[in-house]
Amino acid sequence: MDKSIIYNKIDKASSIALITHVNPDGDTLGAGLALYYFLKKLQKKVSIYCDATTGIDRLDFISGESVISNIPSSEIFDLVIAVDIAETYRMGSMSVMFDKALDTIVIDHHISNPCFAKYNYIIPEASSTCEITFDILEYIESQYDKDIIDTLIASHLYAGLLTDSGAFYYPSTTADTHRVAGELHKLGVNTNKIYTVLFKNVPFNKYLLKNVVMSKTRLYDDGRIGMAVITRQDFEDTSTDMSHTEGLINMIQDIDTVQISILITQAEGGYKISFRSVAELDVNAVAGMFGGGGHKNASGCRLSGNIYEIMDKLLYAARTAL
Ligand SMILES: [Mn+2]
Repeated sequence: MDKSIIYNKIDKASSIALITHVNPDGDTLGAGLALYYFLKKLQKKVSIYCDATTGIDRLDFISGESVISNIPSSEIFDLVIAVDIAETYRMGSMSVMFDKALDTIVIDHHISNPCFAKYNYIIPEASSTCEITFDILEYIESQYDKDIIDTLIASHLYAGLLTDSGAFYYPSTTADTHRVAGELHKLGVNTNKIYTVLFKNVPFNKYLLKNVVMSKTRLYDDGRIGMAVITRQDFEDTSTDMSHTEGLINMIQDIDTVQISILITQAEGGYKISFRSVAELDVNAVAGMFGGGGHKNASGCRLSGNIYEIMDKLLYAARTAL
């Protein structure tokens, strides 16, 4: 699909809603907020939503304000744009707005995306939805023939780029990722500040949770698979919640012998499973065996049932990818 369709749809729409995903990360929030401020500058009636009670404010330090609503609107929007959303369930309760909208667009980089919107702009090679969103906004800007992308918009995109590329570390990082980062830098982004807030400001209780994960990590298959479980009790003991689990799986993946890591987190109604792998192994396929998905080297799924049976199943599935 061509970028011009997104421009045309935005140009014609008078009311637009942006939907970010549940368990929001820097990429979905960065892309959503960049679009939000961009559309505001185009004088559009725009609102942004996220079905979450925690983590919704993680990029608020950039603008100094909270503009994301966690209550769906009953309005019928001309256009709803879902960002960084690979499956409809990732919209949570916000899907009601998506289902009723006159037009829908999804902007995403998940290879597993089934193209659930009317218009699907999906670039699986992109490091992040923010990388894609920059190119879209630049195109729209060129159509209006004026400068729209300012430091505020650029900073949100940079935050998402940094989050999903693991600060330019993950194999998904390409020359395009660095090109976009360079363009955003030129727009005045305080790159040091964004890195510091996103990667360095670790609350002490997250360190306590990290400690739990490290001590509970077990290695299998000559250390090629690493796996740990975070239980509700672990959250209670460390005064943490789901929002503190981001990035924890990397500690397992960072172990020198580990090629595939699995982090199982007890969540409402079951378990949230995350997978990571070294560049050449595919864990998108592993997550796919359980109805999940994501990227080649970072994916996830949900399972419910007996934890020991779940661990056995996951181990068996991971072995098929080795
Ligand atoms: Mn993403």
